[in-house]
Amino acid sequence: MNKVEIIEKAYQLAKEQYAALGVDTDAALEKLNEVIISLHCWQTDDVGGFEKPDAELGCGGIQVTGNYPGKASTIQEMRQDLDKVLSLLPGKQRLNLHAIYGEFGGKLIDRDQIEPEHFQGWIDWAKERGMGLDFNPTCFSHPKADDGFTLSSKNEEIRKFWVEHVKKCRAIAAEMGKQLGVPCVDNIWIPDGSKDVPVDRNGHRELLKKSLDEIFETEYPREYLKDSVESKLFGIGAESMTVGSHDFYLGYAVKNNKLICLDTGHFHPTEQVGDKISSCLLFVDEVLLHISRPVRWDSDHVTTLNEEIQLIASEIIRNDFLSRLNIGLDFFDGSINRIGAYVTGTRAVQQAFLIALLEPTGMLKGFEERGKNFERLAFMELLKSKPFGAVWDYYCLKNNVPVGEDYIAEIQQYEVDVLSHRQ
Ligand code: RNT
Ligand code: ZN
Repeated sequence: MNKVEIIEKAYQLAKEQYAALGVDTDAALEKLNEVIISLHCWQTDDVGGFEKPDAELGCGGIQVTGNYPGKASTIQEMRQDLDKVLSLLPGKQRLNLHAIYGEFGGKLIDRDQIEPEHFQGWIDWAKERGMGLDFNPTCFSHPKADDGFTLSSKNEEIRKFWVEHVKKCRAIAAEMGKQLGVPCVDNIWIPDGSKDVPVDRNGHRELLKKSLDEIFETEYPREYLKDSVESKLFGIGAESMTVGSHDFYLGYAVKNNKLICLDTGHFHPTEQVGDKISSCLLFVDEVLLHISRPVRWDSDHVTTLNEEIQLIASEIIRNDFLSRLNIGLDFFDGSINRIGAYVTGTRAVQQAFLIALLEPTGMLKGFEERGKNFERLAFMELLKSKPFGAVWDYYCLKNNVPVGEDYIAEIQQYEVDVLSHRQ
């Protein structure tokens, strides 16, 4: 048998095993096409951006480690990398941009001056590929963020500057959604917080609320723009208090009909983001996910197929929540091949959704409702050894992307041909 025949044969056998449990694998693969993941552009260059050469992250509660060669340092290189990534992923993706990734033509355009024109190149790029775009204000890596406060700053000049930046970002995001015919999610995350125990927590939170109210004064059609707010537990340099905590933003989102962004690295390590989805969706219309892999803390490791991701995917699929979830990634590892990081991480998330789609949920729920919890447990364990990998391989084959380990060789080749020639 040749390679293709083996994949097809393995799929047929897997299909029969799942059918015995009442699961239709063809239908699962059909549904998997609806899982659209937004690729975070910042994995290509360690959140550098193109504002000025050698931009540094600065303090602001996020950190990239590693200096693996081959990082993209121009928009052309970044687009080349993203095209490579897209060619290795089955299904459809979106692209998630940060405000520092505009085409500023070598000029210093400060954050409060950015306009849709600086992102027209990206809009055209996305249109050519039939992709949607998402967007983020960049409220870090800037002298006006150096004292640790942006939208919640007590310095009125600084606060106004960041309000203006975020307003500009919403206008850009709305333009992206308008031109592409699919809403753009604009997600606000700020690093504001305090290293040591503060006295006035409330003062900063009142200011953040005031800034957000000012930012959201302008209304845009929901077909163009969806506004989202992202909470965090703590950051490096902001260990004692984060202004935009989960309580703060969940309250704000519920009251103001915004999306809440749940980043898997932004909670206490024993909390599960998968558990939060059904609660949030009772009170907000939609959720944005920033899927990452925290290791001991918000370390933004490349996502792998772990229980956390699995629970997230299962909760979404079991409850038919896909249309209310915006699935984004948010990891950045500069210590390994960056294209490899993307593809491995994105495929892991896609696989988690596939496993969720291959679950005989009705049967498990039936056990649960009849108090048959041994049977529920036993079947959930059994499902772990069912041949989902054969179904996944078949999906890759049908999508004309490398199957199994073949994508690794492609990335190694790209490293030789392209990445190793970069400065
Ligand atoms: C930081 C947040 C935020 C950033 C990106 C780059 O802790 O997770 O989403 O990672 O905006
Ligand atoms: Zn995030």
